[in-house]
Amino acid sequence: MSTLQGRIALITGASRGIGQAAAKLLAKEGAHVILLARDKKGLEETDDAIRTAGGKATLVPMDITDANALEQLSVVIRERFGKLDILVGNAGVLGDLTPVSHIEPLMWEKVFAVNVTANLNLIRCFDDLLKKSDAPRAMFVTSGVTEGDFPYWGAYAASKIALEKLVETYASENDKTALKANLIDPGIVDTRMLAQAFPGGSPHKACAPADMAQIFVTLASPNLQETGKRFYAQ
Ligand code: NJP
Repeated sequence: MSTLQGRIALITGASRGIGQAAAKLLAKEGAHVILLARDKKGLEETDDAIRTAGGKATLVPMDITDANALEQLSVVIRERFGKLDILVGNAGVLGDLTPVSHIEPLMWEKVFAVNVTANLNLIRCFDDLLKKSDAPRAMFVTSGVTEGDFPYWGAYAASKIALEKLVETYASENDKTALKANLIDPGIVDTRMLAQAFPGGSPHKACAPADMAQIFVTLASPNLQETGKRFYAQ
């Protein structure tokens, strides 16, 4: 039997890249996947691939920085499913790569809105629905840039460090509950974000999203024991 049969999963940033690959794999394992992103066409592509493979998906075209819309989504998921088993906070933006002294406040705010505040709102809006699951699993995608000093990556790196502390704290607050919350460091992956970071081509070897997505299934498993940890997808 598929390992995630009957599980309900919400995946942000599911219109392409890593989120799309994660959604396909979670659906293949039997989860009903709720796909969130702004690009309707991208969501439909993810949905087509999932349905062709015999899986089930619900599409949510939404800007994740819209806190009211997220709140409404939690109401709809409660009415329709009564619980949430798996929360994948994957949506992210790079912002501009620029010296810290040149960071534009508006760009900084946008990066933090998507990479940090939206994930806080996900936790805020879905914590009680996760607690309705017998084995709630939350996972958030961070970055290798938090483990070193990378000139010009200040806004993005600071946002991912903030996300990491938020998730580690959430995990520690739940160490006596069934909820497990973990971080995924994806490594270097061939996506639109990588192309944006390296317009002339990445100097690093990148893997395809499908080749690193198994970690999402591992961290969604009802058998998972670990919480508050960083997992390397590659
Ligand atoms: O990037 P990309 P990745 N509301 O640009 C969505 C991290 N990471 O797959 O709204 C809702 O292909 C966007 O959807 P759309 C990275 O930081 C990557 O590489 O339709 N959704 C799309 O589905 C991020 O956390 C690498 O435009 C919003 C998705 O986010 C995660 O991996 C290395 C949104 C971005 O897809 C996935 O990134 C690393 C919004 N306002 C960490 N804004 C790597 N690729 O090498 C964006 O260390 N999205």
